[in-house]
Amino acid sequence: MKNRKLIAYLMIALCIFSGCSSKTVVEETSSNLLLGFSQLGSESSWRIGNTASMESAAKRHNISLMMENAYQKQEKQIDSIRSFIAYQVDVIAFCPIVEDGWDNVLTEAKNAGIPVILVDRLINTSDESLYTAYVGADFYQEGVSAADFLVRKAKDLGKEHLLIVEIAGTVDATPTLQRYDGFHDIIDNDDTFQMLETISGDFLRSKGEECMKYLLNKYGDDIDVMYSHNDSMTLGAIDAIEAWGAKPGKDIIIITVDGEQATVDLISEGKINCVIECTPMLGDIVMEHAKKLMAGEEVPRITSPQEETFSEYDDLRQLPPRGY
Ligand code: GYE
Repeated sequence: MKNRKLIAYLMIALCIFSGCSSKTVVEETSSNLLLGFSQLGSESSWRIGNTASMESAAKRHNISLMMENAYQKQEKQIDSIRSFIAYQVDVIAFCPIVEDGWDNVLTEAKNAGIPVILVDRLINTSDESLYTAYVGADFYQEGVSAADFLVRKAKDLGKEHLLIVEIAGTVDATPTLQRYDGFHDIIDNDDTFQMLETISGDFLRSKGEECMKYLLNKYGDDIDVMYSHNDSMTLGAIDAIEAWGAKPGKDIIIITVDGEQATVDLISEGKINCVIECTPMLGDIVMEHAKKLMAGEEVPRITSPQEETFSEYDDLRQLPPRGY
């Protein structure tokens, strides 16, 4: 452990002197288990909640954490994973920003005998042995739940034709692909619904606002529904809708995914109709998996937390604080 500590400090020093922008945070505990974690960025409250969950869970489980933020760059994540391998961490965990392009670096991890846990997002690979476990949401189900709400709402309003715009997340990221598929598998087979356009807002609030401005300029009053793949983009889009002079939640049905405190609160204000929960609190499961792997025990291939739908049909007054 002493050697590792020394190398960790050297890594930080190297990083400072080489001007590298992905900050390495090393949180030491008394345990012998060292987890290298590559976080993909800080693009949303969800992500910040996820980082906090990993940090606090590592402390609770007495696991030393070496963490790097890739600031939305896959190359940085690959560099981080390589540095974790060089440093001989016990377990690698990372949130893959996109699905493609991981085979080489994960083969290096496999050859070094280091197990890999995918956190939050999946990868696309022909070699399933390149990772041991996935801990994250069932995004397809989230898309289905979003569509289920819309079907109910349309019936309620007695509407036979609704026009939808969709603000999607980062291109080639698992939540984007699956939230799209789950939603479209239901609405594309129902004549009540017509998708006007799907565009990517990269999971960012600023881009959500830009996308909605563009969509309002193009389709104006025709838009009946906005389905957004995350809360940050939704909050930006709501700003754009209000600036345009329309009422979110009334003139345009708003459906969003994540379940941040800010959007759940907007259900009560009538500005959002439905929030599909996606919890970032994955830290404890990841740490439990890491401990089991070190003890030579098996862990489940996929672990997805139970998630809920919060909507204008629910009484949300007793809902505990969301924590992100
Ligand atoms: O929905 C979004 C974040 O991968 C589930 O990434 C995560 C998504 C989440 O930026 O807010």
